Amino acid sequence: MLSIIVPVFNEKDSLEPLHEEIDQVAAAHRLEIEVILVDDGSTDGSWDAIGRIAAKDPRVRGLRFRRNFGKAAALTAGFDEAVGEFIITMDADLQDDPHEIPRFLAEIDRGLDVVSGWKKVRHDPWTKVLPSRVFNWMVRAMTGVFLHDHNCGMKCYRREVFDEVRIYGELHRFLPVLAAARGFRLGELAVQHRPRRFGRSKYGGARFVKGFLDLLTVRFLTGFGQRPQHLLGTVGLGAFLLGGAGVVCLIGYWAFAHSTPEWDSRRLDQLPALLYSLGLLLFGGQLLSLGVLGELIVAYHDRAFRKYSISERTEAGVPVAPAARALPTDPSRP
Ligand SMILES: Nc1nc2c(ncn2[C@@H]2O[C@H](COP(=O)(O)OP(=O)(O)O)[C@@H](O)[C@H]2O)c(=O)[nH]1
Ligand SMILES: [Mg+2]
Repeated sequence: MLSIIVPVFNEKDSLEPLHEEIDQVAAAHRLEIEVILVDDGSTDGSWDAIGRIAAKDPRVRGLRFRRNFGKAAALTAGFDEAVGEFIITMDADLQDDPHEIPRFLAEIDRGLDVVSGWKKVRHDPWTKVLPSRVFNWMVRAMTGVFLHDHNCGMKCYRREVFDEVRIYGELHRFLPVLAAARGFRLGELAVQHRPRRFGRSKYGGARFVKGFLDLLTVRFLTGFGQRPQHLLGTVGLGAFLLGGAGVVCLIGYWAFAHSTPEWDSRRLDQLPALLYSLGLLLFGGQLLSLGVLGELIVAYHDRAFRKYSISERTEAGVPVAPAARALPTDPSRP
């Protein structure tokens, strides 16, 4: 079974056409699918549209967040909910073409674990395309993961990937990087990209800054995430040793030179060396202890902690609040 996960944030007009297209593709290729629409605090009536779709198609399920938690949280909720062996994520705004779905599955069939879309010909204003180019170049340079288009919303995964790779914040762009760091096999597929028909783009310039900070995080997580002390400790130890050497030199100077006529304990030109040495000692000690704290957090971190909160869901097409649900009877679906 294929699970199609669509994060939705104020896309009410796109949802029904999107569902129709997905339905056609599934019928034409005899795909067994489920569609999970995650409404991330939309204020434009997207949830009503999801309700209408779920009511007429039992393969569609809707989840509604209490407020906007971000795209990564919406995708994570979808991953948690999905039961398919394969998972496709795609944008809700009709810019991703559902007709690409069979091609993604064909790539996965070749033995890949993650297939990332590449909007080779983009239909977006240059103010989006140019920062995106720079961003992709930086990601390639810093992570060594060669994808043309890390930002593409359309990607396909084997479900095993999500047993191990968890995302939060806005790290959804880096799912392939995080998966590759764990040894999953990665591929890329050039896809059709279409201009936006309804609604507005949700992302502006702030995405670039956030994306860069997230890139640093990912670089750290994939490089040192399990061993923060390796990064902090290396710098800390260097500073500590340098500072220590400085203090030893000053002590030696004091011990052997203070009886000579040039030595005057009231002269202040010895002072900067002392300050630098002490500064380095303290800085190095701080970094080392931060590294120890970092290691503690990694060691005791609870990975199961939920990063979102669901207020409603559709059950057999009918929106219900989770509290109103009957207690689960099937032990495999807690
Ligand atoms: N869940 C969720 N989805 C979002 C959010 N912001 C954007 N999206 C979805 O991400 C997809 C791409 O967003 P879009 O604004 O088209 O970005 P662009 O294609 O880069 O201009 C769309 O399906 C949006 O509904 C958000 O805060 N939460
Ligand atoms: Mg878009």
